[in-house]
Amino acid sequence: MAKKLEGAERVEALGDIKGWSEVEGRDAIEKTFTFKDFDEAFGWMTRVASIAEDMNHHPEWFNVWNRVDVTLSTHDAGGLTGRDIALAKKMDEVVAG
Ligand code: HBI
Repeated sequence: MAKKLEGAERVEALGDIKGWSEVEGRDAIEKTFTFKDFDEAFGWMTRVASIAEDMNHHPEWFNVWNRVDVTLSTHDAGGLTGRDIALAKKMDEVVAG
């Protein structure tokens, strides 16, 4: 099982991802993605869903029209792990194209 990120390793991992914040009161990270319209938002979600399935690591997310609020945490580990950082990077990569 993935180990929770702590100490210097955690600081370094969080420094690697841009625009993600630590969730208050929970060991998780969050980011809001905004797109041109619903079609672009859902297209991104579709591509990310396929990557998440391949990684066997799944986002908590909420979509309204062109906006997707994402929370990442590793339920099995009860907190933030390298698997969340890896998925966050993939999500950003898919936006960048
Ligand atoms: N996704 N975010 C997240 N956290 C998990 O712990 C997790 C997951 N997807 C699948 C998964 N764990 C499996 O290992 C089983 O727990 C279903």
